[in-house]
Amino acid sequence: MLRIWGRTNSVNVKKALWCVEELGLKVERIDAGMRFGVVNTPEYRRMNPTGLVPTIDDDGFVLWESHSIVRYLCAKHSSGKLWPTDLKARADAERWMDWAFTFQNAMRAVFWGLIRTPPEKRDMKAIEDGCKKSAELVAILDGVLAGRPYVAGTAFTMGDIPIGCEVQRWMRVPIGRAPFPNVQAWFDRLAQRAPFRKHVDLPLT
Ligand SMILES: N[C@@H](CCC(=O)N[C@@H](CS)C(=O)NCC(=O)O)C(=O)O
Repeated sequence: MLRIWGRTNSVNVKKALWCVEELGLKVERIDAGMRFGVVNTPEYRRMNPTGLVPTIDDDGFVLWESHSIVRYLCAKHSSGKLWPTDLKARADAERWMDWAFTFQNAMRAVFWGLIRTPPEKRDMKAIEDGCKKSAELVAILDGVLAGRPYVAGTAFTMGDIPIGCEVQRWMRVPIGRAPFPNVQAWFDRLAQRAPFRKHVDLPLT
């Protein structure tokens, strides 16, 4: 039995849920984090001492850190597909997974400021700085996607999952965006996937 703890509006939980759905796994999800609490209980802290979400329990194997969860589930259930077996192809995919946290850091003030902070309390300077920085990062991604349909090459892999979730936020926050045609085309390809639409591309809350 696979269990996952985490609220569905968390970008890092979405990565795990999207992955689970791509793999066609049965999962029991338990709401946790923010208004749901749970994460400060001794039972949860024993599983995940960071008190963050997501956490999974896969038949008694407990794992936290969303990108590690995606790597583990793809290696277990999709070797040679979502988890490339070729060492260099896998490293390529993993690089984009790691880089997704660079993107997340750039977007944090933008997302929190515009989605989770009332207008009178917003730090507009931090939001503007975050918009500028994330546009610089999207430009990097756009350059790479000029030569390949998915971040790690010709096929959808685990590499697309974390950065796909981060870019969904960038696409949906109410900010001005310069056109990035290759990122848009890649995002449209992701949006053709039912698991992405079900778990990721939802209104931001
Ligand atoms: N690097 C960790 C970060 C986890 C993280 O920051 N999770 C956030 C949600 S995106 C969280 O737990 N926030 C506190 C809460 O929901 O109570 C991961 O990717 O799993």
